[in-house]
Amino acid sequence: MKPNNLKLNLLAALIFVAGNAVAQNPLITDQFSADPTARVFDGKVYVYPSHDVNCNTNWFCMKDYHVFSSEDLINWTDHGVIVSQENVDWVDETTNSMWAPDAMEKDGKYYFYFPAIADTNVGLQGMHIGVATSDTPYGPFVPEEKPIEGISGIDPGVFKDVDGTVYISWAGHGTLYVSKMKDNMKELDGKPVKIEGLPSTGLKEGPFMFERKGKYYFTFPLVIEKTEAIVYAMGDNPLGPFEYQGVIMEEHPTGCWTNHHSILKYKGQWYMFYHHNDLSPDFDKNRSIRADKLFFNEDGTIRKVTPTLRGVGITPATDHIQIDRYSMISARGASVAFNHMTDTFGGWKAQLNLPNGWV
Ligand code: FUB
Repeated sequence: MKPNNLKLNLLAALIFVAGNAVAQNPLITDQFSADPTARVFDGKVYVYPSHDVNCNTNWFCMKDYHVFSSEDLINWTDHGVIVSQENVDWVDETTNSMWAPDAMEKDGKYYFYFPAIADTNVGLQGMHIGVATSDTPYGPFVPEEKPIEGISGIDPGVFKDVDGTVYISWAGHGTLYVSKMKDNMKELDGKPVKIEGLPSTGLKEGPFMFERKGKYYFTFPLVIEKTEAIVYAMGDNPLGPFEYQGVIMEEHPTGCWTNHHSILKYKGQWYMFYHHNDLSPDFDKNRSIRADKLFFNEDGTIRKVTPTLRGVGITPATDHIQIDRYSMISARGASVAFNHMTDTFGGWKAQLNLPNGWV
């Protein structure tokens, strides 16, 4: 076969396979999803994202939460809606403000933490953080009648230390706070502490803490230049102070303004979950969750995570794959496009449009 015919056949094969494919990044392709907190419960990964919808406004529109689980990080089960703004007494259900959540297990119960705008009828104003309880990681979750007292802010990040003590951190008007939680997981145990040792400039939100080899990692989105990078600090105590270390993931080059992440170890490998507006390239308030591997240096510092379309997990060789979710692509001659420009949920195709393009 002549080289040119070979290339044409390969192009046809690429487009055909892409049409039957399973995506890897983003992880969820039948709805928008953002702000992923991933946890390992009962040997499975559960991801608690927020849920963007398009309400034809130019701002976030977030009415409820789903939870997704997976054992291989490729096939995800959607367990459906676990908490919705209509079912929480203290939330103003006209505000569509169910922002970044988190979840934690303690003594066999599961606690789901979520921010939302309070109904002024309950005597509160602005964003507060509520909690809902369940016997399983996937619900049904029963929300408390009132938000957690002492917190005014967004983006709960819950951390269970090796000794079982639970801490909650959050963002309040651009400042990051942390507090111990009582054993009931519904009340603060003491006054919130402002996290010390972080950069003094740049908007900060989305705190997420974890422990590794006796060190505490305090990670968060920070606006350094134009949009949010994911950065971190390290310390010896969950209440701080921390020492700033630098960037884990650079700002999205596409201009997606937010990023929001979580970090976990599963089956011996560390991962970072984060988001990008893959399914909505023209509107960055409709985001989609992704995962990529994360590695540490010998001294415990974190290597930068490179966002990929390839994502994580090992796809069986017999599965259809979406081959635009590549590991590498040539700088010229190959590109990726939606299968249908009018339906961004319809998957992608890889296009070889110049000689010597490759994926
Ligand atoms: O998803 C709404 C907000 O955008 C989150 O609460 C922030 O962390 C940012 O991702």
